[in-house]
Amino acid sequence: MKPIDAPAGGRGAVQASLDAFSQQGIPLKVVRSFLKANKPEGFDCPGCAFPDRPGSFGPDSCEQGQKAIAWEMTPLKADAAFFGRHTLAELRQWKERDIEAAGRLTEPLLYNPVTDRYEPIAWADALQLAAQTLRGLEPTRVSFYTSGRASNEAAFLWQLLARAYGSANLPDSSNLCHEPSGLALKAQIGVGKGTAQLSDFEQADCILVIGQNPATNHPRLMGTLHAASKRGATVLALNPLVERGFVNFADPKDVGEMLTNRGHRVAKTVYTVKPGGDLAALKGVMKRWVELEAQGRSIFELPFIQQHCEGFEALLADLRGEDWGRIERESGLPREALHELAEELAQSRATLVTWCMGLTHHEHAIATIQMVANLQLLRGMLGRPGAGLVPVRGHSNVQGDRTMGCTFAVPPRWLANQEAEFPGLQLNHDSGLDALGTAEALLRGELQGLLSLGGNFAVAGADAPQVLAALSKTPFTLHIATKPNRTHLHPGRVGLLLPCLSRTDADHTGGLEQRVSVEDSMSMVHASRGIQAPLSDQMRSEPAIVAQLGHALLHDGSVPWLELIEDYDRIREHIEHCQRGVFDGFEEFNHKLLQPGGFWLPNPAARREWRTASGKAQLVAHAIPEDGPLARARARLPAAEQDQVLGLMTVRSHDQFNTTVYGQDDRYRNVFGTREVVFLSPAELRRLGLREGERVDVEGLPIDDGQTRWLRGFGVRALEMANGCCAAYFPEATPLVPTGLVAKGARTPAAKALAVRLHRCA
Ligand SMILES: Nc1nc2c(c(=O)[nH]1)N[C@H]1C(S)=C(S)[C@@H](COP(=O)(O)OP(=O)(O)OC[C@H]3O[C@@H](n4cnc5c(=O)[nH]c(N)nc54)[C@H](O)[C@@H]3O)O[C@H]1N2
Ligand SMILES: Nc1nc2c(c(=O)[nH]1)N[C@H]1C(S)=C(S)[C@@H](COP(=O)(O)OP(=O)(O)OC[C@H]3O[C@@H](n4cnc5c(=O)[nH]c(N)nc54)[C@H](O)[C@@H]3O)O[C@H]1N2
Ligand SMILES: [Mo]
Repeated sequence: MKPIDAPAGGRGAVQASLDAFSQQGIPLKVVRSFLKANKPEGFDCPGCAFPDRPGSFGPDSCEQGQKAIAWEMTPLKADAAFFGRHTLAELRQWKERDIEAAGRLTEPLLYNPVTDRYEPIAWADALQLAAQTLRGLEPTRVSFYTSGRASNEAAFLWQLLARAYGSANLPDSSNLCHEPSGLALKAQIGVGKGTAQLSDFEQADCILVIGQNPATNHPRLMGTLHAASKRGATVLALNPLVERGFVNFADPKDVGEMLTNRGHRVAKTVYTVKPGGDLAALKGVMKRWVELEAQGRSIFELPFIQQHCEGFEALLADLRGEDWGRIERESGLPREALHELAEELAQSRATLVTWCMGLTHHEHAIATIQMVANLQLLRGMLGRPGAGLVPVRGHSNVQGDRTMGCTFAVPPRWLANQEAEFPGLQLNHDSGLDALGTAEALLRGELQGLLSLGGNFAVAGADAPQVLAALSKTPFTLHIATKPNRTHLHPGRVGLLLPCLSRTDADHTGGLEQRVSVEDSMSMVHASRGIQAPLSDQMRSEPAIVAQLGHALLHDGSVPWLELIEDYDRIREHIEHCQRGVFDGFEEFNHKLLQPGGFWLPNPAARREWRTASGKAQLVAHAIPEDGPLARARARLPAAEQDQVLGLMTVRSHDQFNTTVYGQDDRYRNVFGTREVVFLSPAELRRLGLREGERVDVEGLPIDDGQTRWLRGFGVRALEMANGCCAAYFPEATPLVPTGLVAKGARTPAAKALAVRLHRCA
């Protein structure tokens, strides 16, 4: 076992990268992939969406990226022989990790209900069967899911296919992820994307990291924070968990730290807010500013506010009227801590705020994120070097998939442009189903088909066990995927599983060496070109599969599907034309894609241009919610039992990418060989009379729907964290997430706002 206090990053990270490859039996590929990942002539890392450093010398990849790459580059095959050996009933008993570890999908497969197996089918037959089946369904009852790894080119074709077929149901992984961020920012500053660039991290005085665990989920951001703190910037974290990376992180690129294996304290302070308590905490900070202003300090950037903002007076009045008792109670932070945070932020001349799922997976996510933007607007921290709003995206192209229109509601102009681009084309212009809407339609037995471009739809969403069962009763499922997963093990009455190339695979569709493009979390669009020879000549690229399906299904002749994939430059030309008046920056798309590092999609808010209804940025007041899920769950219990209720957040371990589980360890939280654990603070353990290592059943308390949900036999672990809450891993704890508990207005499952009780196992 590794030493318990080793820094996050450091030698451990290098060792883990090497292990990831040797586990797949491919040591020789390490060097090549390490040098090509996130490089202009190489491929975009299939991991997270944090931006690359195009001019940087040496590797620009991290331990987690290397794990994702090794996982894709495996020589193992989940081929017809594999599926011949196992029925789906048998595979459904396997753990998440073992299903995917079977290897890469290498040939098209069709489910045979008689043998309960996936069996080989020729490509031409698979495409014909898909087209014929789709023709027999009602398009408005078919959903086309996108997971955020699809390239821009694949995504563009995918949404074109769906809407041309007649379906506006385009759920995507963003619905489960940063949906609240996009909606909150769009309403407030006119654009639903972050406003800062990577260079801003070099100029910031203060970086506040909220609801995010970058050492695990965005290690390159962690490296950036480490560098910022070493040059003297103040890094602060707002998080119920004292994540190891904040307090002890060694950068694998820092020679001194590697030699000594000693880390550096990156975050000056971790404020251990209660889950869901950020809105109250941020209000506390701003209320303190109002108090300091009254004492004669000038903290608010009044000229900026006067010129650019609306709602200042109403926000001030709301902050003045707010009660410190409520702020402390609901944030879980003492007033002194919030005063201190307010002072840190008041002294900074350039502040960046980053956030991730700790904010979005809550009922009041939109209101909370709007508090983050208020915080920045009050001090004029938008459109200033070293300052801005940074929602850190998850999947490597989740932002690009949205830019390409893979979502259930798009601007009318985007649709009109496509119809003008392809004369004769008719698209469905409605708003369709999102991820939750698709799951609900499945549960009601109303969905007729689910097609997915990557992802693990059912396992990533709420009420996974019920949604999986419902999928099995659906007329049609079609998944385009690299590896098998649990969603695939619940095929519809017609169930196709189609193998695609991944980011790291060389793509020679049409005899050309093709490249695709992606957009990172900071709106940089750049090229990606795979390097490895595909494991099988039966694997096809995502754009090819989607275009061939379009060709088989749609006969109006408006879209020359097969011509488009002969050279992806053609797809990009259409994207360029269709983006006119929608997203700026795609002019001369193909040309700009050749630039090392790609190009930036300009963000109007970053130049203080507010595309809101009034043309001004909006300061918005929100009340602190006191009727949250915990309070509602408590209210259903007898008074004597109410103090047993804990808030549970589902989080990622250091050894997974979403539902893809690489291994059973989480070395930053000292967990080895298991994922079925519940974390509590030492004080909370004592209060509940539990001992570390004991097994408990986790009772997911009914919040609104009267249903109790259970996890059985989880091990209890102590961790430095806020009291009154606990944490468990996603996806193991996902059966606790109810379909009815969502971020208001965004419908993202509130996967970090669960109410539970722990019961010692007999
Ligand atoms: N290696 C790796 N990289 C990844 C992923 C992966 O699974 N593995 N997933 C990718 C994806 S799609 C995404 S969206 C991101 C996810 O990246 P993160 O958002 O960092 O992922 P989570 O593990 O869900 O962590 C949420 C963090 O929020 C904290 N938190 C929970 N509730 C609250 C709260 O109410 N308030 C505050 N302030 N904090 C809270 C938790 O303690 C935890 O530190 O990472 C991306 N990158
Ligand atoms: N309880 C709980 N639930 C959550 C979360 C949470 O924190 N807690 N987080 C949510 C978040 S932030 C997100 S983004 C979602 C993620 O939801 P999804 O995006 O649906 O899930 P992933 O686990 O990323 O999908 C993994 C699968 O994608 C396929 N795949 C991998 N690479 C490729 C590729 O290049 N092409 C294709 N076609 N397929 C590929 C493989 O088959 C693999 O099994 O989960 C959400 N669900
Ligand atoms: Mo995500």
